[in-house]
Parts: sequence; structure tokens; C-alpha cells
Amino acid sequence: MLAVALVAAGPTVGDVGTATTGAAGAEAATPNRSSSPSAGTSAAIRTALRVPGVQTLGYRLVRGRPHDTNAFTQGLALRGGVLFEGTGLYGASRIERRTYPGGRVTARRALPARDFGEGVEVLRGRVYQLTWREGRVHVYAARTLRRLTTLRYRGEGWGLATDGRRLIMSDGTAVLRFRNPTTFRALRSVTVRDGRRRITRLNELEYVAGAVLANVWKSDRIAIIDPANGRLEGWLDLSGLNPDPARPSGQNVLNGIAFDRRTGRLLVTGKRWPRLYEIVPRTAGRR
Ligand SMILES: [Ca+2]
Repeated sequence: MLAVALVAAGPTVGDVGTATTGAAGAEAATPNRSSSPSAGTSAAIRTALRVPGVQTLGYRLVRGRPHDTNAFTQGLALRGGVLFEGTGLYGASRIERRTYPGGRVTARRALPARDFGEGVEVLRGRVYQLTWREGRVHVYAARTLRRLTTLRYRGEGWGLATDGRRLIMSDGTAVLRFRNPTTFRALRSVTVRDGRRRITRLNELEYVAGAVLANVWKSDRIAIIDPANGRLEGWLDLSGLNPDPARPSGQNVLNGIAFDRRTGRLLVTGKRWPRLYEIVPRTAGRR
């Protein structure tokens, strides 16, 4: 069924059959130890950072897994076989902890009805969840999702990632802010640009191989950004992955990136998408 849906969806057809069986079979024999699968995403991202000009990366689709079509996905993070997903909308926002793969829910917490949940990230045993216009970031224990504290910030909250030391936050503009994880105070910021053009609507984030990846809201593209200076280094073009290209509501857009360090794959999904996809970016040419 997955293959059929993807054939209808677009230009990834040739990738589906070979990648699904080939990659999965190869990795089953060498779980977690082979350097080749784990090099996939990181190698492609590093190439985009290294090669002059803005690279456009395609992707290899490995597989799709079920995703809750009620989930208005706003944040996605994976740590050690645990997937954290935060969802939005007033009165329906929540944070959830599930096994991955497998999908068994091990903890779930609803946000107050006044909060519209946004980006989610995990750092040092804590889970952070932004809110859209409420200026609150909820902090939970990663193992239980028990709320530890709530910190404040100014402006809107969209996406959240970490470089292992600081939290990196988007707010719907072209600006990324680096924040102290204890106080949530802004330490520095960069403006994301392609040459002189600002790249706005930066949404869900992920930090991979020294780059910040950012969904651009209402597009099928993920920006590859050098966090040192905000320079756009590439695009990951996910055209054809969205199972609902008509998007009648205009809301059910790509919004969710997590990096699986064990397999070297990216997990991507969107708001109310029926599938979460495992993909590996690959160099497809230069713009
Ligand atoms: Ca993420």
C-alpha cells in the first residue's frame, strides 16, 4: 500500500522499491554498528556545508510508518529509541513519548487549554516544549514527562533544536536564537540568509552534523543552515513525500524532523499526516 501511494505521489517512484528492501535488509544484518547507514544523512549534510554554493539535496525513501492523523505535529525529537512528539492547537496540545520503532506510548501529557504547543527538544534528560504566542516553555523530565518548571521568553515560539549545549529556537521569522537551557535566556542570534535574501518562516528544527535543518512553513523544503553565521548552505527538497498534495485545509504541511543517530536516517512527518517517513538525504545536484 505504501508503494502504491508513493507511486501516485510523485517523483520518488524509482527509489521506493529498491530502497525499502535493500536498505532494510542490509541493516538487519549489522544493527547499529555499520558505518555506512549511519553516515547517510550526516555525509549528505556535510557535503552541503562544504561545497560552495547552495546545494539541493534529494532523498532516498527507506520506509513509512503509521502516524496519528489527529496529531497537529509541531515538534519531533528522537533519543535512544524514544520519540517525543509535541502537537498544537488550543485545547488539544500535548506532549507524547513513544518507543521508536514500535509506537508504544509510554507517557503523555496535555497542555493547559490556553497553550498552543510548538517545538520540542530533548537536552540533558529534560524535554522542552515551546508555546506559540504564550511566551512559555514547559520543561519536563524526559523519562516521565512530569513537568519540572515553566520558563518565559518574549515573542513567538515555533521550532526548537539543540547543538548539545544550547537550545536553538525559531519564531517564524528568519532569526534563530541560541538560548541557555537553564534560564532560557537568549545568548546570541543569527539571521538566515541566502546571499542577501532572508529565509523566513523557519519552523520545526533539527541539528545534524553541524547544521541546523529547518522546515520552511507551508513548503516541502527544509533549509540547511550554518548556525555560525546563518548562511543558507542547501535545501532538502521533499517534494512528492506529502501524501496529500491537494492539502485542502492549507494546514496539513510538512512539520517534523528528527534524526535517528542509530540508523543515520531522518524521520519526517507533517501535521495530520498518516505517515512518518524514514529518509536519507542525498546529493542531487547544484542549484
Ligand atoms: Ca526536531
